[in-house]
Amino acid sequence: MPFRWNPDLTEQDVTPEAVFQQRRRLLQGAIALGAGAALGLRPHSMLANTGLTDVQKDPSPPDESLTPFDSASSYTNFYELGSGKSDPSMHASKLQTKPWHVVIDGEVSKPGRLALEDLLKPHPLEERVYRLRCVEAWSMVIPWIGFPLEALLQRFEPTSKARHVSFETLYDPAHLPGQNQGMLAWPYREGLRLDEAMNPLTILAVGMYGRLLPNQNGAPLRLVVPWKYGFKSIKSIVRITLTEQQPITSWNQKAPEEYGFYANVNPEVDHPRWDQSKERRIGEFLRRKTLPFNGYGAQVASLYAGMDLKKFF
Ligand SMILES: Nc1nc2c(c(=O)[nH]1)N[C@H]1C(S)=C(S)[C@@H](COP(=O)(O)O)O[C@H]1N2
Ligand SMILES: [Mo]
Repeated sequence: MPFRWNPDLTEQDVTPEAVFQQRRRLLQGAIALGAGAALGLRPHSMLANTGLTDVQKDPSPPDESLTPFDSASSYTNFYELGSGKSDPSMHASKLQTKPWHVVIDGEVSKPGRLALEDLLKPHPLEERVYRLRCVEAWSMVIPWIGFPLEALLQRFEPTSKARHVSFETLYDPAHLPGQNQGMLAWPYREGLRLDEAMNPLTILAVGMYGRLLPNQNGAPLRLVVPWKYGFKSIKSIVRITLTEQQPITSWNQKAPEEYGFYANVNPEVDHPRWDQSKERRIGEFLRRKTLPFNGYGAQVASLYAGMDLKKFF
């Protein structure tokens, strides 16, 4: 019985953060002692009351502390809800997430428009603890809950012409204040090459820290591509289009010399206005070195074999 999405639950119904962290520590302690059974804890018991039960825990999380939930949910970039870091959490309730539909179209044999529940139903949820590295040189470590994008794309049967995937965020200027300003060309768009989209690290997330995604983090469905700068991880997705040509992406369209299509985390390619070789992990004082592909090179560097990554930045 893999599926456990409960569309009636909201972020307010979920385990408080302190309880979640406490259970997490308990569980980690229990695993270290090999005593999980003795304590009567099963991994999914941590997620009771979240609507996200039976989530498979990340089998090999990085050996790093998680960014506190309060930071990850209050220091966010979501220009539809304002351009300051605390604007999105302040204006989070303006994002209307119910009902929510997602269109899958373009180069697929079985295009469709599905209610979120139906889109998610077949997909078992997993936790993935990933680093997120913003182009602005700060970073976080976040336990996402989601499933591989590949599984979803396969269901709609990409045609032999499909080479790229384009994503669009909700366009709702009546509710989203940023969309009445010309900061970016709306709706927010992002794109990947098909092989990047199919890579097992690439997920669609519906939750984080054992709970549903807060609106300001991209509820109810967002992309997470951990080896690319944060702006590739598009929030609040309503459309996924498979294309032959490389799609338009919002930041590339706004300032192509600053934001490339690939946007792979690369300490050797500086942003024109600042150095990209270091980053500040939110909650830490000293800056740390930025790793090529944000530390995921073993899994993804082969996607770019033979490419000049200074040209295709
Ligand atoms: N629709 C939309 N998606 C977006 C953004 C945005 O402004 N609008 N900002 C991006 C940027 S720049 C970053 S760093 C990440 C941040 O994700 P987080 O706020 O959940 O940490 O979201 C990305 N996704
Ligand atoms: Mo970012």
